Amino acid sequence: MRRVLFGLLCLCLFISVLTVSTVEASKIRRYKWEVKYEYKAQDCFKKLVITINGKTPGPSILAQQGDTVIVELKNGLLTENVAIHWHGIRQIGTPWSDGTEGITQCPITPGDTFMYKFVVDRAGTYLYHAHYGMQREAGLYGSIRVSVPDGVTEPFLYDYDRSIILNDWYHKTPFEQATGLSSIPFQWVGEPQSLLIQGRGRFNCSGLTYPSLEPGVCNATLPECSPYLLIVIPGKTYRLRIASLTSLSALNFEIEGHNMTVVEADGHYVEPFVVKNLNIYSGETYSVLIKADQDPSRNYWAASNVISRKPTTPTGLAILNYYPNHPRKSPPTIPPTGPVWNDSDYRLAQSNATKARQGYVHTPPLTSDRVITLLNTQNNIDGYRRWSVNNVSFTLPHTPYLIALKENITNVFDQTPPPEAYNDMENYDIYKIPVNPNATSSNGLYRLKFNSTVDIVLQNANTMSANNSETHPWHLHGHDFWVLGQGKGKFDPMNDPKEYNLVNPIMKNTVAVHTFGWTALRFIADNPGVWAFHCHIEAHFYMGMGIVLESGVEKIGKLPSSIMGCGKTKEDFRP
Ligand SMILES: *[C@@H]1O[C@H](CO)[C@@H](O)[C@H](O)[C@H]1NC(C)=O
Ligand SMILES: *[C@@H]1O[C@H](CO)[C@@H](O)[C@H](O)[C@H]1NC(C)=O
Ligand SMILES: *[C@@H]1O[C@H](CO)[C@@H](O)[C@H](O)[C@H]1NC(C)=O
Ligand SMILES: *[C@@H]1O[C@H](CO)[C@@H](O)[C@H](O)[C@H]1NC(C)=O
Ligand SMILES: *[C@@H]1O[C@H](CO)[C@@H](O)[C@H](O)[C@H]1NC(C)=O
Ligand SMILES: *[C@@H]1O[C@H](CO)[C@@H](O)[C@H](O)[C@H]1NC(C)=O
Ligand SMILES: *[C@@H]1O[C@H](CO)[C@@H](O)[C@H](O)[C@H]1NC(C)=O
Ligand SMILES: *[C@@H]1O[C@H](CO)[C@@H](O)[C@H](O)[C@H]1NC(C)=O
Ligand SMILES: *[C@@H]1O[C@H](CO)[C@@H](O)[C@H](O)[C@H]1NC(C)=O
Ligand SMILES: *[C@@H]1O[C@H](CO)[C@@H](O)[C@H](O)[C@H]1NC(C)=O
Ligand SMILES: [Cu+2]
Repeated sequence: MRRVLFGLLCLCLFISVLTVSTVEASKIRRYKWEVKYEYKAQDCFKKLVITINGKTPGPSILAQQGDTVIVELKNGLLTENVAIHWHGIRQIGTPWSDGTEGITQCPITPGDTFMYKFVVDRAGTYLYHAHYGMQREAGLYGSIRVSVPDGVTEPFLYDYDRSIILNDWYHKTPFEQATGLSSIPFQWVGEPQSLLIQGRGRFNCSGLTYPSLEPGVCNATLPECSPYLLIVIPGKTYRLRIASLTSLSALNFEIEGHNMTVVEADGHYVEPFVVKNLNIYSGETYSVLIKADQDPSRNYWAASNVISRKPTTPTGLAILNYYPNHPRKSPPTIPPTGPVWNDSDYRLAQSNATKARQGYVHTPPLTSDRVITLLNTQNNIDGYRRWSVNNVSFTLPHTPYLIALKENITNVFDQTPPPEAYNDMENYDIYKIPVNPNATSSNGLYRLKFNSTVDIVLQNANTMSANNSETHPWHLHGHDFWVLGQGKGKFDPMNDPKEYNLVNPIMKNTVAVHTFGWTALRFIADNPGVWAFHCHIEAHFYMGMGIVLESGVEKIGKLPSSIMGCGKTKEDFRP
């Protein structure tokens, strides 16, 4: 019965889409996607990848500010669930379309079709990707490009617009990786095998041993792993929308001989600054302008290199092809190897240089109502290796929070709110291995007063290895935040807030917390829903590095029944 109704509803919607689109073509963008496993060789090595309509990266969503995007997603994975998150889209009024399995919806089961529907309310560069288990790294991702409304001009000029997603690439499946991470003894995922630029990379097949040597497994001459071509016309200016969806790696991107002017970050205009090398962390997007003003008789390398972790993965390469040179003509130079991997001062300086563009500044509230300090640590729980914030390692509940809270389903997650700060903050030594690395796990959530201003201070510390700290890119769902400050060492709650940038801080949805450093951010909890805030490193979130924030759920209308059907929502929900 429900299926019939759903079918009718679809039909009506479909008809209304047709009607609307003939009148006003720019209002509804409708996509029909099928998610499937296929054998592909993104880096010349054949493995199982998840495609959308046969492609990875999947189809790009192109829309205009104010449009409604409808994605009808069919799960064709046969034996595996799926959910897709629309990264950077705040989902104002549609918190159930955020695509976070366990938080805003039940997983989409094999054979089912789920409809995501949301408004893209701000121009800019965004992403989409799987948000179920560690599925993102199997290739289920793509870009969202939202253009400015008619009659609005952007504060910079360019001739052409290109989207490039950077990624790292593993030959093991998400299942193999997840199993290793949740086993005793612990098995880390290791460094990636390749770096991809717009879905293409190059693994060195000649280093392989049996059984990967079998004919057809690794083939360096396959067209699908030839480098991505960025074709440019001499004299023209290009807007490159560069995004990172790495599972693990922090990256540095550069184009030989060409400076880049940074003009946008996570959908906000940046006060322009020029870089030769762009540092980019998983979940971030940047627009840079480049001018094809170099010797047009040759091609140039575009390169991505691992930073922040000692690199063992070869440089990812694409070709900047000056028209009409032969696209396959290799540049006559050695590919760039990027900056020194462990120069954290340089990375901090670039993060700190990113400010809101004059004329486009949204001023933050000068004070906040609540400060939550989150210490990132590596831990053990019952012998399992985990990551925690404030000694609490996050686990997803079986019944999504949004449904539990709206439908009054009790006892499906931990009712104790997680800590506002870590124990003994004054004396904690962030440069030492934790004295007692044991933590606890919980799926409790932070409840924020609706419309209140919240500060979050993220603090990095030493891991369980001597003299080691990692970079963690934290991503907030449902909101943008102001980046008020970033620094080295331990955050000083007395003095560091005095240095906050309250004049022109950039707003973002993802920000890096640098090694042995801190990052302070502020946001207004004005979007009713239940929202994840987590490290965007796939393995880290899987290992518990995240929290969940609720605010204003009482303001949310009736939830669509399509998000239900798992955990307690199965028996308790009656439409
Ligand atoms: C590929 O691996 C082989 C064998 O390990 C090595 O001799 C060769 O130099 C490598 N090629 C590249 C381009 O790194
Ligand atoms: C490698 O790929 C090329 C190009 O598609 C093809 O001609 C060749 O037969 C392949 N080699 C093997 C061993 O599969
Ligand atoms: C890139 O910028 C640097 C520093 O501003 C400058 O010295 C250099 O000449 C520029 N290179 C090109 C190719 O414009
Ligand atoms: C960076 O790493 C190299 C080894 O790869 C080491 O020699 C050097 O001292 C490190 N520099 C810093 C600033 O930690
Ligand atoms: C940590 O927990 C384990 C049990 O999982 C226990 O054996 C060990 O003694 C604890 N370590 C400390 C320092 O308390
Ligand atoms: C859940 O509880 C609230 C407060 O008691 C009530 O207003 C609301 O109607 C209940 N919702 C459902 C679906 O029962
Ligand atoms: C975490 O909990 C353990 C006890 O289980 C405690 O010894 C340790 O100090 C705590 N660490 C932090 C950062 O709160
Ligand atoms: C949110 O707070 C702002 C500033 O305090 C206020 O102007 C606004 O009316 C509030 N909005 C709601 C929906 O409460
Ligand atoms: C860690 O760094 C400290 C000082 O920075 C040094 O004394 C110590 O030897 C280092 N330990 C290791 C294992 O490298
Ligand atoms: C960040 O930039 C501001 C100037 O915009 C400067 O005052 C501050 O010292 C910088 N902080 C760091 C950590 O580089
Ligand atoms: Cu992390």
